[in-house]
Amino acid sequence: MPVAKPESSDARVIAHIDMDCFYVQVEQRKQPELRGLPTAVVQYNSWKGGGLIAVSYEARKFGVKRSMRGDEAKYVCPEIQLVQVPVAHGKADLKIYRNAGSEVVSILARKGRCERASIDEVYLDLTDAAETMLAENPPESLEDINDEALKSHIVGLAEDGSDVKEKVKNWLCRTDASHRDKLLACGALIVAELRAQVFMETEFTCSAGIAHNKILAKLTSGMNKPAQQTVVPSVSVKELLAPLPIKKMKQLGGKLGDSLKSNLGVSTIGDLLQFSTEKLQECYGINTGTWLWNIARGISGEKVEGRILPKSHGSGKSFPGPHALRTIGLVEHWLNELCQELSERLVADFEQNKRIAHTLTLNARAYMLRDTNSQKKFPSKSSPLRYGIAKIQEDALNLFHAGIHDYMGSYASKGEKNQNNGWGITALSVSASKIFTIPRGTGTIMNFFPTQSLACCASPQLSGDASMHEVVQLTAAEIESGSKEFTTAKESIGGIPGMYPRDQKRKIQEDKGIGSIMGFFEVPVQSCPSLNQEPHEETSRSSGHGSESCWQKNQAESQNRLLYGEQPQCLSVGPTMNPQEGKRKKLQGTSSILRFLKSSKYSTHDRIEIFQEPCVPSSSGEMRARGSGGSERGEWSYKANEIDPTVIDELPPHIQQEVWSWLKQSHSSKPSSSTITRYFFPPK
Ligand code: TTP
Repeated sequence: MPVAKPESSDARVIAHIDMDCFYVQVEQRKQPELRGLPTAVVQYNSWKGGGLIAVSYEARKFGVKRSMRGDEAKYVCPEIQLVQVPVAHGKADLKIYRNAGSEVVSILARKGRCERASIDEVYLDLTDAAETMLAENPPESLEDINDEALKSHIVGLAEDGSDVKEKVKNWLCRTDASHRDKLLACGALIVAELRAQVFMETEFTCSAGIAHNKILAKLTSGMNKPAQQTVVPSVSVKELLAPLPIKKMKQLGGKLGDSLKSNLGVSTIGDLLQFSTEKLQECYGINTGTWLWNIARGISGEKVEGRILPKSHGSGKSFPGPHALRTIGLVEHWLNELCQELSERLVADFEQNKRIAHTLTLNARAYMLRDTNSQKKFPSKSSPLRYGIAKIQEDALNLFHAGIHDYMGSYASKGEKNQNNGWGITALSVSASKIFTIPRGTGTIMNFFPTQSLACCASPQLSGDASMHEVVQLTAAEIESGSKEFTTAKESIGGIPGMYPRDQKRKIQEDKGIGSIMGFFEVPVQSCPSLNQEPHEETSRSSGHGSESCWQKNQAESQNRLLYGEQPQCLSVGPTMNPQEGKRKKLQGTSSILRFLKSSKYSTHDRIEIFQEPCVPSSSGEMRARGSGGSERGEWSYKANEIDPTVIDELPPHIQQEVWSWLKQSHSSKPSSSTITRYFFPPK
């Protein structure tokens, strides 16, 4: 539900920039011979000439529309040039368009706070630039007004007659205008310049809306296309909004719009004006009611977020009709493709922007063969994101198993890889979200555990409760046994980003014994606030006094290895620093995580909090802790023979040795007293 944001009394200048027939322009830049010709970009699927996803303005004149397929477009415009979208991983590859969008953003961001709203849309807050211009070079003082600015459309200014440019010039240069209008005039000049700059540097044209808020700017950027701009003075807002069908207003396209229509008989924004704020609040609650009252008057305080990089990365594909996926084998195949693309984008984001994503989410559209009318939706499933293609693929598949288990309910069957399981999947997507930039100068392994670092910041005094931040991994086994509490996308939202609510009931899943080095590190690493700053004793010594210590280099290398799925030779983790001592604590042979864990004032304690239930060896050589009486944690266990050797290879050599020796011991069903085992299994 929309929430009203108070609009500040100071006028703002906001622009919404929207590229014209964007994919077509990108393709035309690649193949300049297509310029000026009716052109369309079609989906890779060649059925009936492929679905059109972008249509040039030349082709639109012939009646070609985006809803058409290539064959139909050829019918209405025989000379149309159809360009197929690039393909990778068996699906459309949008990299070229994304990169082209980034080129544009980098130019627009020179003039003000910039929010990338989609692949080809940007909001700009130009208030400061407009204020500066008004103070230093007001439009009326300019000898020449940029021709692009003179071609602006001013809502409310009649465009009849032959002297439209003169009228626009007069409007832009009025000395008796209100401060708000003067700022908008400056905004119009700045945007005209920016658009010209974009064209010069990228060869792309774009259109823009310039207003006092985001909603009005967005509404008008598409009013005059291509390559034009529209300005919304305050006095014309009512005239602009009154005839607008409510469905055209952002946030009113769905259920809220339907409800306004059916409950209050509202069809246009103008119809909304007759309702008092009290009435709207009574019907829709204080927040939404206030928002509706404001929006009817063009009032919105929504800020332009300073964000030029995407909030998430996603890779998806639909499988309509007969292409629906009916077996786990096929789902796995496509998930692998999608995850590969996702992983490539994550790696690129890391390399270019030093950003790391924390949450992996799987979405799907499904139907049940035995109940094709079912309205049930495939649930969205999320888990912490582990870097490395194979890990993402594995986790995504597990999320799928979790989802299909919930979706099918009692009909869920174990199913062979190539067996039809009573369901069909018509769309699959994986996405990575909760993306954070690695803080500068902290090139440490901590960056791989932002969940934990956040937890650390949030709770300097880690109690046993902190142990609740463990990585939850989903496994097929769990899903089938139904023993797991799965985290859905919705559940993982809220609280500190990337961190699960503390009071959430958790069970540790170590599906392959130790599971992952990530899970291995998590609590102890987070519990050492000084880790970010303190170089490792050994490595720092050898690094001399250079600005970037060997420690930092090692950590950067470790990050890369993890990121690219390589196996580190040795992951060194720095010692904790006791603030009372005020000097670095010396650890001998500190390259072992184990020593670090032992030295951490929280580490053992925290882990023991997790594993405080007594351990009992089981008959199968499996170490098992039983939830005692009223414990909510239930039972956790892992079997020695289920430990994935590749996971052990990820551990530092010291620990590998210990794990292997523990494994040997556990095969003889004897609890080990080694440090690593103690770490996992506290003494009775
Ligand atoms: P839009 O901005 O909606 O359209 P456009 O840029 O092609 O044309 P206009 O000048 O009218 O704004 O979409 C931007 C790009 O996103 C578009 O070029 C192709 C892609 N796209 C799809 O792939 N599928 C879709 O359904 C839509 C709407 C867009």
